[in-house]
Amino acid sequence: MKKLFAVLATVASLFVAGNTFAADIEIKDAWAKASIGQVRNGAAFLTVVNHGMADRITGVRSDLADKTELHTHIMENNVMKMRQVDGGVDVPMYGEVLFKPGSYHVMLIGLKKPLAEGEMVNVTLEFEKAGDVPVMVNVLDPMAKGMTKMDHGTMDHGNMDHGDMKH
Ligand SMILES: [Cu+2]
Repeated sequence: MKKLFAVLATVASLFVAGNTFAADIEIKDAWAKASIGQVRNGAAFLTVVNHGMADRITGVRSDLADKTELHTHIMENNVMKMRQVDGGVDVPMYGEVLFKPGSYHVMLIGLKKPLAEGEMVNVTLEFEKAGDVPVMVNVLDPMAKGMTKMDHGTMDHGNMDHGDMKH
């Protein structure tokens, strides 16, 4: 009986300790581009919906690649460049943050194996308040998302050489 009490107390404390916050964060439409050929980098996109108080995404991790980073695109001398996000991504109270091509994205650098169309992969977003939020990511053919030729020609991560980029 004592043991049962201990278990119940642990369960109760887990709820109080922060699991309730995670319920405020909803992740929608998570998808990643299927790998093309021998390309070793990938990118994942998603929508973060916050049903509660302001929070911040402080990091991301996965077992999919050597490095998993939060990235964004910036304009520098009229050239679109991507780089690692500095200081996290703010998620406003009752707000949404879009991770999409040409903007915020989860960067997978050095994929351990190619992302195959139709498979589901996992990444974990790390929130300041909500803690770890696991995300199921659908791997899709990029064309299925209606990406334009321009996205492919100039901004497709697969074709970008990360080695040249300053972080
Ligand atoms: Cu990137």
